[in-house]
Amino acid sequence: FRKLLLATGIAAALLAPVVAATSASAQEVKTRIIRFGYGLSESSNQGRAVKYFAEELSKRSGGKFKMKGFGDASLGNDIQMQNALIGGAQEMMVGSTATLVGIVKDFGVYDLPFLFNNEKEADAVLDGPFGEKLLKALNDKGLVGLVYWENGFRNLTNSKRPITKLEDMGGIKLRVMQNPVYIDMFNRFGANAVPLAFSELFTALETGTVDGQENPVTTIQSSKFYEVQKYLTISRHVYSPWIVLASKRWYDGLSADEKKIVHEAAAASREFERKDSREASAQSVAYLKEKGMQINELSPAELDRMREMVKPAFDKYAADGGAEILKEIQAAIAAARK
Ligand code: TK8
Repeated sequence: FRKLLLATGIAAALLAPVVAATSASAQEVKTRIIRFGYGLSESSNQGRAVKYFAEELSKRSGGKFKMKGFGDASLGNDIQMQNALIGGAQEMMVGSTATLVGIVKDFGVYDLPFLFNNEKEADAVLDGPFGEKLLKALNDKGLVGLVYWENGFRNLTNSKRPITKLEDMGGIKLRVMQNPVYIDMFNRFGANAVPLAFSELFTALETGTVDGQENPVTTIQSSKFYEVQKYLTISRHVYSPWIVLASKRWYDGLSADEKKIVHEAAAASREFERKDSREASAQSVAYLKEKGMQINELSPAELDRMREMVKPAFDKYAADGGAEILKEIQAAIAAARK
């Protein structure tokens, strides 16, 4: 009987290449259940892009890749999900690059204030060799960085007072992401930076545990922060990327064909997400105004003062081991500006 099994096995093995040659994709793509976690709501720009990504994966795999999105941090906050991916308990996620600093410290470089002037520069750096290099750095840590999505330029909200000049930030308890660059930046601005997971933010604002926070206008809209925040200051102090991650354990078990589907669908999702987020962002300010937020811009002179004030943050970042990566990103940005 064993011999027979062996013989059938050999026969199958001999046949396999022939079958594979005639219908490679059908042979190399298995049914896969993919749990994809994210922090924002289903109706957010993040939620829409997750849905699009799921559809692309399904289309490109002939319906075999069944990706289910879990929004509102229902699988955990960014850091918890990263660990679930590393352990192999979850397949994919999207989150902020800022929360990856515990795994690859160099990701903190994106968080330095006023680095990018516009989205075009950000796209060029993120999608170019610099961004690619940081994605690759995740491979040793149990993660696969697929693509960057846009979270966007971050703006300040608070419940205390309009912020029209630097001094207005004084003493404001401001929630920041769990990242040393943010903590340093806002303490320099005179605020009292409180690191907190995004999933705890709405309640913290509602109960007054913190007075304010900073996020792109799309998030201020989709997370309904206008219900608990009166003042919005368009400061654009940091361009914040999101990053789509896969579990390396899971990814390593995929066939070459399956990996190709994952990468192609991810690339398509990036194009969709950026376009969609930019369109949504253009509508958000009017929406937030209608919801009763008092909105102001910062004058160019005030922005210059802020830039001046946080300059030492760059020196501190360099001194803390970031000198090399900082030089590299500045060179990449300079190249993008040409
Ligand atoms: C969502 C977060 C969010 C980020 C933050 O999980 O934490 O403020 O901007 O988008 O990644």
